[in-house]
Amino acid sequence: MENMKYVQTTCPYCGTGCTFNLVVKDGKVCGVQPYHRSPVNEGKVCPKGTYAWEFVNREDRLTTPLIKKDGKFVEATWDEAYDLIAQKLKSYKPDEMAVLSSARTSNEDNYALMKFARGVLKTRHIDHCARLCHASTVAGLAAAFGSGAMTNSILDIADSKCLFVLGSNTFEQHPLIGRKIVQAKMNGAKIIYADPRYTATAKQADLYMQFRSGSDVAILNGMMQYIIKNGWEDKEFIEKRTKDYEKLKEVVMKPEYDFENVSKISGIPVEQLQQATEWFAKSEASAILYSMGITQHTTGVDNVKSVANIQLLTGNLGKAGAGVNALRGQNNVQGACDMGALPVVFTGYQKVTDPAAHKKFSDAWGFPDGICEPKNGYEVTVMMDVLTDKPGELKAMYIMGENPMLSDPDLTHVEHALKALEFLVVQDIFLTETAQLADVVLPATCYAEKDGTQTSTERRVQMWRTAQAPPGQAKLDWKIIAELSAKMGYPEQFSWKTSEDVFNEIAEVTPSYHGMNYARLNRPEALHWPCPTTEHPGTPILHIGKFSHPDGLGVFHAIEWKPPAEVPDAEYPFILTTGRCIWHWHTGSMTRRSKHLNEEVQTGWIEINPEDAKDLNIVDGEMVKATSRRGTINVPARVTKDIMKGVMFMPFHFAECAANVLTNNVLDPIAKIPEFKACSVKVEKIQEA
Ligand SMILES: Nc1nc2c(c(=O)[nH]1)N[C@H]1C(S)=C(S)[C@@H](COP(=O)(O)OP(=O)(O)OC[C@H]3O[C@@H](n4cnc5c(=O)[nH]c(N)nc54)[C@H](O)[C@@H]3O)O[C@H]1N2
Ligand SMILES: Nc1nc2c(c(=O)[nH]1)N[C@H]1C(S)=C(S)[C@@H](COP(=O)(O)OP(=O)(O)OC[C@H]3O[C@@H](n4cnc5c(=O)[nH]c(N)nc54)[C@H](O)[C@@H]3O)O[C@H]1N2
Ligand code: SF4
Ligand SMILES: [Mo]
Repeated sequence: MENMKYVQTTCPYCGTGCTFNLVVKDGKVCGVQPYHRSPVNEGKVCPKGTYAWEFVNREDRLTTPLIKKDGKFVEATWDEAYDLIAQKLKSYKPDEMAVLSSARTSNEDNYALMKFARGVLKTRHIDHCARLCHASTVAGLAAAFGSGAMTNSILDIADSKCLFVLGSNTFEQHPLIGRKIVQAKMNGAKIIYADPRYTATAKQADLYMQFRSGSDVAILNGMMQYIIKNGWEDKEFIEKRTKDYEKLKEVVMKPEYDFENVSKISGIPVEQLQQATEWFAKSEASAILYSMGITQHTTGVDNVKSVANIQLLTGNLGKAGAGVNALRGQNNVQGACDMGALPVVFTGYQKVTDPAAHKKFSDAWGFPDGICEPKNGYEVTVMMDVLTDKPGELKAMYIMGENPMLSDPDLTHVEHALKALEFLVVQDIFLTETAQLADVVLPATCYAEKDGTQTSTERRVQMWRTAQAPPGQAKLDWKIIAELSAKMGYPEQFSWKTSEDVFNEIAEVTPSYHGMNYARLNRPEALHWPCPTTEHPGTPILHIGKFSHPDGLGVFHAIEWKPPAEVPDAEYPFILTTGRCIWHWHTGSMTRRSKHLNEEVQTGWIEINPEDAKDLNIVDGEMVKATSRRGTINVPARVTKDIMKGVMFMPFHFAECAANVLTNNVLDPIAKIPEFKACSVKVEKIQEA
């Protein structure tokens, strides 16, 4: 048919990075069809991929710039919006402004915003939602291995002989990685799964261990003690490729970490811990897959270092079927980090405080009046605290593709913070909870309307391809930033004509992307970074032969278990943990606008163990009141034996019963990630009036 075409592109949801075809009819996307040649998903997609076209042409997409006048949004032209933003932002000092970038948009968009922040605004304060997600991984793995990314590839998971899935509900949150777990199992691998909830992933496991949120370090230390006691450690690997083993040993051999005690802390029976450890230590290649259950704690970095420890101890690094596989969440969270949308680095993790890197970017960009100071900036969680606790220090914020009014911890606090701003710009595809608070809203294009690249969890850099025209006057994210920068006096620094021009500049200044270009990426398998030269084949597995530290060694860290910041007491007797479900994406801005996904699950819930429900006199489906030290919400109860007694779970997708009203904005001291996975709550029956 003449008026129909297929456009091959990559999924805008999770970090797995599946490829599919968008079906375009009469110039509008209207379906998703398989694209079989991607080695990642081989034509398969999960429900979010299947319906990834449905939100694109929703009638409530943002189509024109909006300026708030007397508390109401009024449509404006691009020139009016740019003039207002330029005039306002020019009135602030650099460090009075902060920028939030986006793991949802392309590398090109993130690079442009990073350059805008550091070059045009000259502020140090840029961050994005990786802070809420894998900040602990970036810090923890950099300390252990010298590099903070997933060590092995997705395809490699199928070759593992033993998979230990810890704090990742892979089958719901990375379904096409879940498929690799099934393949590994069919190849004879043992699957061990530990989670406070009996999830869809638990159903696939050979051994499921249910435990209390916040006990991961105790479990891992216990496993390491049992390995050492049985002589199952990889002595040769420890000797040749690691350092500080004695320090680790001193801690993990303490009596606190024998299985009797670990069982008391975690709630896992001793025999299960023994079985899991034996399978794990004795297999030829054992991999750990982890995600938010590990990272979103005040001990997030400790948890990640413990995961690295057990893989160093058993020699499960730098080889096929093994590794520390931190499953990155958003479609392009790896890329947003790679592009330097973080308060401490330029692209490719080149440190802002390193005089050589600072000079390199100053020279390459050529801003006549220089760039930001060579100092680290604020993390997003810290920005919110500064806004409430140090009035007047931060005055303006520019947010591209993030919705902190639903995704950040302690929403009452976030609302106070954002309302304390003098000037807020939000660039999104929908009028989100955060956009409602803005002074200016800018309409952006979504994935289906742009060429660009995104970097998946396995460091694979893949293309988005334009399938349809943007709605109304919506523009490419990088283009908006470039046009605004031109208005602010820097046309030459943003003179790109195409997304490819932006990418070529990225490759020029970023060693790990240096050998990439659109022509090389434009093939089914794309390329994994590091890819330093145009002849280099890319790097699917990291740390073969040596780690990324200057001495090439992996570093053990001695980690003691610490409980979460808030533990249950008489007033707030339950642990609340939060997360996701397969049908919805974060703040629901896209999935709740997707007909089929929304029909599956229309609102939130709180999971309660039947024994707890009985004590509270609550039945399945009834509306209950949940309260933490931060706030109260009403939410339907889901009474299920799938959750451990004493623990409750809520998805955070739903504004009408927002889990983040309850969560605790207390941070890991290094990664500054909040403790989304454990706070204390009480739950009550709602008394009828
Ligand atoms: N459908 C869907 N898929 C998604 C997303 C989405 O919103 N929807 N978001 C994407 C993003 S950005 C991310 S970061 C990933 C997140 O992917 P996951 O981390 O897999 O998802 P979560 O539901 O946040 O948490 C995973 C599991 O951690 C368990 N858990 C709770 N407390 C603890 C604990 O103390 N220790 C351990 N070990 N586990 C615990 C929870 O019960 C939960 O099953 O998913 C990505 N994929
Ligand atoms: N309680 C609790 N809270 C959590 C978590 C948890 O486990 N528990 N997990 C945390 C984690 S891991 C994450 S990653 C964060 C996610 O937090 P956010 O990133 O704030 O959540 P999203 O809903 O993905 O918001 C992305 C926004 O980008 C917009 N968008 C999509 N595509 C584009 C585009 O191409 N251009 C532009 N300009 N905008 C676009 C969407 O409409 C949406 O408003 O949430 C965190 N919050
Ligand atoms: S697994 Fe992730 S990348 Fe693949 S289709 Fe589902 S949401 Fe998209
Ligand atoms: Mo995430």
